[in-house]
Amino acid sequence: MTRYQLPELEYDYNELEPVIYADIMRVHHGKHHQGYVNNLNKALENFQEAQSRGDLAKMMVLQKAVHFNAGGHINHSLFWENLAPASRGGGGEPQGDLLLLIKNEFGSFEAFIEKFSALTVAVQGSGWGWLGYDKEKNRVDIMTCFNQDLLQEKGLIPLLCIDVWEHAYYLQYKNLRADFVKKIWDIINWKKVAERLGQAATGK
Ligand code: MN3
Repeated sequence: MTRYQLPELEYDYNELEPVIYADIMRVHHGKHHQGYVNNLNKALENFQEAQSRGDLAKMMVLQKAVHFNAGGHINHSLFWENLAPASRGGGGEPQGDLLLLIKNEFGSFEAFIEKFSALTVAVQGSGWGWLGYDKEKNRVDIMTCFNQDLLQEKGLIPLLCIDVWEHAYYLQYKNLRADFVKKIWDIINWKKVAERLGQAATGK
């Protein structure tokens, strides 16, 4: 059976400062994400065991733990990749097809940032803000998800996500989620987001 593992980051914990302090990264990646990975492996193991016994009720109960922890692992893995230190390409504006699709949908890059930020800050409780790609219509859209639900469950391919669970910002920004979302644009890895769009559009 596949054992899932915590992905290594392409930057050090302190390299996203001052937008995200090293302390947050240490806890967020090293503890929270590791926790999702550990719990996912455990839940899958128990699920398989229940399956081998044909215990359908137990499987249904365990499915919730699989869903939650797999979502946590998948979403965080995407999140780390779509961040980059400002000194190494983070921030700025997207280019090419990505910028074109954003402009088609929202009018301008600035209008997109404003709408994405407003919707993401407004997530009730814990969740994520997303930019996703609708392949059928060849357009991008902003959506929010609760807890560790996947954007894929809403029929979109994930391009960019921002984690607005309190563990993502509380140590540094306290209750000011809006300040965190305002600053995070300085470390968005638009190159990675564009790469995902390219893969989504060509179906690879
Ligand atoms: Mn998180």
